[in-house]
Amino acid sequence: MGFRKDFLWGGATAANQCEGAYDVDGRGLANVDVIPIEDRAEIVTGKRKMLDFEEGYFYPAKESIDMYHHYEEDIALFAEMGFKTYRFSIAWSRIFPKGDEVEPNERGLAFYDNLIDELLKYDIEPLVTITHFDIPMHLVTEYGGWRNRKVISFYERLCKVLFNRYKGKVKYWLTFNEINMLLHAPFMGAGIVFDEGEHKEQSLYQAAHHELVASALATKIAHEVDPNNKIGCMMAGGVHYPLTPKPEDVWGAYTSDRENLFFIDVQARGYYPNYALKYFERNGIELEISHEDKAILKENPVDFISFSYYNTRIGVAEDAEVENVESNLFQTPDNPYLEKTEWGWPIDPLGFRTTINSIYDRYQKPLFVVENGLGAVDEPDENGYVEDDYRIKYLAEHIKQMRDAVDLDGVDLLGYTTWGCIDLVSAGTGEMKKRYGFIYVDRDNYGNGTLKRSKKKSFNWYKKVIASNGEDLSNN
Ligand code: P53
Repeated sequence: MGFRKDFLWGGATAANQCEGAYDVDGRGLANVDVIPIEDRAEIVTGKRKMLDFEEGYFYPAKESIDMYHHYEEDIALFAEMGFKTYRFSIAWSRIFPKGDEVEPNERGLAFYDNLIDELLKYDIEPLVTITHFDIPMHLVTEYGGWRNRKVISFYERLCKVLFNRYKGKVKYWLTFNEINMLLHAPFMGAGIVFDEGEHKEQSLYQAAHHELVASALATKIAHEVDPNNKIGCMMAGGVHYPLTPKPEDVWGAYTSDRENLFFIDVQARGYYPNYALKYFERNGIELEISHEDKAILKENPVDFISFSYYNTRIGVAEDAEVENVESNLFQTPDNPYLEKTEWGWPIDPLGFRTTINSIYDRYQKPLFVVENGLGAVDEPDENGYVEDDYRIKYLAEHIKQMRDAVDLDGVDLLGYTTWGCIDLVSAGTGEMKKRYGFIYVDRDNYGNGTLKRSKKKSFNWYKKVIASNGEDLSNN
């Protein structure tokens, strides 16, 4: 009983939120570099154009926590906690600085060679996100981001390089981080800045189509290069509850879930679901989808499904007049039954079990939870020690529900990586102050600090959780 013997416990990060070294060893500029802490929501959503660094703004990704120069120390700490896996992402513009080159940048690859070898040294299984919200800036300014079909072939080139280079070393790959976020944060998710009068939904779904085809092509190539490769899709998860039992609210919750599941439906089943085709028809969305695209989608579904889980959301009737609260870029009515984090995100451990089950019911493929965690303000003592009982409580409650999903419901779960296992820059707000880690990093919102790493209380707690394969969740 309990989690499988080879359950992959670990932690997750993303290149732009931790690496820093944005212009080192030939790295090109990426969309994520030019998203400042100020006016962030306007910029990630593509409402406001910022295509280069501007005076008077702070850009946290430039240095982040400088993992580029600290990875050995950081991985040693992950190993000390007993990590079985570490999820990280490749910065596309390290490998192809502009995105459309033919030859990759060897110095950029060398960084990942070293990082991967360092993980293997400790028997830590790499779990690689090929793109985590990043795209080279040149592909944004010259090609219009993922709107443009040509970007598929540039992505394909990146995949070929990675799959060949890391054959036999990396087995688990995710094609696009939180692919459904493209609809909510188009600049971050797809390098899209809207033009005046543009049919936004048309562009978004065309970009989505390009990412979906690129993801299927990646799956195809990965399997050709090495049949042992396992490719996963990745969605921002969290089911919608109906605001009330009123049938219109239930329907609202149902259709809101579909907005997210649409992407996974295509990636897991290999074709566009009818509800999406009908939606496009009704809303004047005409997508360019070739016969060849359809064949590629059909023949290359993903091997497993991964997702992030932070909270559930609320769905309402289409014409409902409710007050929305902003929660991680989604607008949703408040759920009065749930406590909230300091950033207003609802805390819902049982919703985690519901979410895991609903995804498993729908696809019947192995699942991988690749993000979960609590963003909170930490108050370190003079040694950098943080007594983060709130984080331990959050994680213990979620792991308990995940265990029930496995034990009581029989879900096939491959592993669990907590978000931001080491403190890093928040994607949503650009802050350092919003911390998720077991490891504290001395750095503030505006880049002051020594970057010194230190263990929080949760460090030893998670170590014990892993050592007991999730059986011992006690905090003592
Ligand atoms: P932060 C919201 C906004 C942006 C990215 O979020 C998000 C979400 C939550 O759905 O998704 C993931 O840093 C993302 C990570 C991110 C994490 O959530 O805003 O994959 O990059 O850091 C947590 O607290």
